[in-house]
Amino acid sequence: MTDKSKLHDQERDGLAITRRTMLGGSATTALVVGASAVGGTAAVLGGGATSPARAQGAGQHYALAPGELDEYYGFWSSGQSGEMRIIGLPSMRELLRVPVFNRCSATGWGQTNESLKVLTDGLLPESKEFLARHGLKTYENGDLHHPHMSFTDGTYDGRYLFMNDKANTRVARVRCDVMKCDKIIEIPNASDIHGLRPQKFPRTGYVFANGEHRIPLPNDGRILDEPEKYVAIFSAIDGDTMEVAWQVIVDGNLDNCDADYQGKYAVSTCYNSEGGVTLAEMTESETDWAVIFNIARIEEGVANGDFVEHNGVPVLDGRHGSRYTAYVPIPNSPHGCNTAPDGKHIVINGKLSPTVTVMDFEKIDAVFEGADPRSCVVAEPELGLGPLHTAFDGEGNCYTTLFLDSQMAKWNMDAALRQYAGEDVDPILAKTDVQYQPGHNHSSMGETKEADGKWLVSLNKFSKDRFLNVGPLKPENEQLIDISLDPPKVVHDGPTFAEPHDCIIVHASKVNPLQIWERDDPMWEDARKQAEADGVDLEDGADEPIRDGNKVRVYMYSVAPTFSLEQFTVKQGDEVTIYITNIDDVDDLTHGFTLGNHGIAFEVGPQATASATFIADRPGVHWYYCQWFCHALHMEMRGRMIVEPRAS
Ligand code: RUQ
Ligand code: CUA
Repeated sequence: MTDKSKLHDQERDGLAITRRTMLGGSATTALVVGASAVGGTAAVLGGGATSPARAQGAGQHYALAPGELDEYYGFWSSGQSGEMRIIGLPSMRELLRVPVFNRCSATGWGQTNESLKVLTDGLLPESKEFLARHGLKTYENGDLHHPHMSFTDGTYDGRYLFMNDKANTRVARVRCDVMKCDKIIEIPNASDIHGLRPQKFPRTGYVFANGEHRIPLPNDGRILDEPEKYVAIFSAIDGDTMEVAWQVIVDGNLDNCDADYQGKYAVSTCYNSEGGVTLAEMTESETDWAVIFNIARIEEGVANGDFVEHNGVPVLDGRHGSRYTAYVPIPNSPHGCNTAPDGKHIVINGKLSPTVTVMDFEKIDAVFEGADPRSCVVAEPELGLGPLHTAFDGEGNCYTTLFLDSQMAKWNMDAALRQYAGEDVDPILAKTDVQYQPGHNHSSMGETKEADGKWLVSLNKFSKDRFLNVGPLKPENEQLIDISLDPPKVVHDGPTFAEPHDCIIVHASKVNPLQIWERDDPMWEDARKQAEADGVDLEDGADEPIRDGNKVRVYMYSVAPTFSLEQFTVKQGDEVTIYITNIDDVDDLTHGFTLGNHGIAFEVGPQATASATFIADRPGVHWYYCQWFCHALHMEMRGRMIVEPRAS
């Protein structure tokens, strides 16, 4: 830790005391602004006026000098771009893009045999057949909303990141040691996976995933326009094996979810209690639900055979009246679902209601014993228009995005509880304008028990006038907010391409990626086996293509600035597989392989093997070259594929 940040910590600790005193002593004078007041114009309200020491604080160090490293990794979704992104915080510099559900021109994701295995192995048989009929091996688009890291004992453990694909009902896992996706599964019986969160305790464990849209079960054409027979499905995926452990049928549409810090419950927001299929039908009723899943009871139900198997998965009935679930009425169409780092509370964000609803996990046991479901509600502060998601600072404060007001409301949990209990106190501490229309927000370590109250990012859906006009399609605007300051202050605007929904901010000490690949990595297991069968050592390559009928395998190694083969010859119509092993073992020494006029290009990291298969049906001479700058003679790193014409 630098002296500077130590200083900031001390400063913050001192200020936290100021704030605590302030809340304890004269809360009502400090908390000035009512929820319904002021809308979009209120820049900075609340505590600032009465705690000048804090307001005048210089804030934290966020603009990094060249060569300085960030303190946090940000793992970002990219929405309809289908990839995951890695951002450094607080600088907000984009560090890497990790292709997941998309096809990537730079890395060959979606083309190499290694990535195709990840992209195809977990597809359902009927999807494989459907895609094959369309000349595809896998889906080439995705809609990645929610990236979340695996947990051990309530905090990030740096093993994996899990994420959803809303577009094609999939869940993916990224290995944090190499920052590559190693598993993608399609979720059967459900439609369009939206909310996704890992189990926090004792570990991940389960990855909870919400099937958002309601569909017939099975969806095979027997039930069509009979919406009352459609269902939404909640899935628990085993994060170690990436298999669906069990599913639960619920009433309504599932939206977002989160888990507790005790390993007992998962909670999902649920809209469309009406069971409608049109917008008017879906928003008709004044209340929807938070559904609470009782994990121990569900596991018991699975063990006792209280399920129907669909597509190999035990599916339990969790609709109203079930012992596996509880439905807590929440004002119209709740959206975000966020467990507080106090380990006790969960915040359900109102969306169409100006309120957030706070439930107490300790009161949920009683609900499952028959108490009124609303008896676990312990606060319901009115914050402003369009509350979507809430983040936390670990000091008892909450930060809720207000989509319609284009603001972030900072409020105090304890004050909200006291207000609900009848005390005359306003829990709102400040409102900060953001530009514009925030969806998710996230604070540093905020979804763990180690929430540290330093930074918050507001992911705004519209940037309008904030950047140079680039035409009708504008970037989003992700704003960095210093929440060590009171009131919180926007310190940086970050334009970004379509459309990060969500992110997490993970302290760098939790993440320890490798510098170069390990040769025995499972990623190229198939290549290793094939080479063994061919009597070839991947690191030595083979001098000649290995022929097996019309299948031809070409083994090369790369070492800057050469490929081990400067040319090879195949016959027109051969099915050719090129294996490249990068034997350089230097940090950052990546090679690539591009085969001209064949649409083939991929990355080969230091010590990695990668391969691609294609039909060589263009007779003639085709150059291949390294497209990843690797050496002063990088431009010369090339060779020729000679394709002999088919004898006529
Ligand atoms: S959702 S803007 Cu896809 Cu996470 Cu809330
Ligand atoms: Cu190898 Cu460029």
